[in-house]
Order: sequence, then structure tokens, then C-alpha cells
Amino acid sequence: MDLLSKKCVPCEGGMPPMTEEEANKYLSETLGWKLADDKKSIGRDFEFKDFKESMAFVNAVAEIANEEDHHPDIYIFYNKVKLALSTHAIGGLSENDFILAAKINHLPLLPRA
Ligand code: HBI
Repeated sequence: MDLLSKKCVPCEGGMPPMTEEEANKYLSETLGWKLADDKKSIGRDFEFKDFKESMAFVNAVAEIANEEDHHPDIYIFYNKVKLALSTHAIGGLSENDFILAAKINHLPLLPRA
């Protein structure tokens, strides 16, 4: 599956969230992302040189999120950024979450960590 070539689709519910087994298959395509303990989201931590680099990364993530109309939860701690993704309408994971994770992983701004 080439997640980078896919687009997020509008999701208003009506489908079950991914099972853990399905999610684990997608995780092999999204290096560095981890399944949350409740299996309802995926997350990744990033570390940068400083706050300015963190914000440049967050702004690049915001660009992709708006293009895909799928948005991560973003936590910024000076030079560290934590992203979390889930599909709200189904209360769990959908392919949208992994498409966005793959596109975030493809950003040229990726940090050393
Ligand atoms: N972003 N992470 C996340 N999860 C969602 O379910 C979501 C979203 N952004 C927009 C959105 N849902 C819906 O407004 C569109 O899919 C229609």
C-alpha cells in the first residue's frame, strides 16, 4: 500500500475503527509512529534543535493537515513535539490517520530524533 499517493477521505462515521491487527499492518508503513495503549490513536514524538525548528515543523504539519482535512493533536514542548492521530467520527483509527502519518514522515523538516 502506498500511503503517500493516497488522499484522506471525509469521514463522518458509519464504519468501524481499525482492529489492532489492521493497525499493526499500517504501522509498518509509518516508521516511528506507535499505537496508543487504547488502540484508538497513533502517536509519534519528535525532537528538534530549538523552539524555532519545532514551530517550523508544526507549521508544515498544519499545511498538510489542512490539505488533507485531517488534523493531528499537536503538543509542543520547546524543542519537542508530540503528534497524535485518530478519526473522531469513529472513535478510533482509519486509513486517514496513516495517510497523514506517512505524509508527515515525508516532510523534509524531519528532525534528528
Ligand atoms: N481530523 N484527526 C482528525 N480526525 C477526524 O476525524 C477529522 C479530522 N479533521 C476533519 C474531520 N475529521 C472531518 O471534519 C472531515 O473528515 C469531514
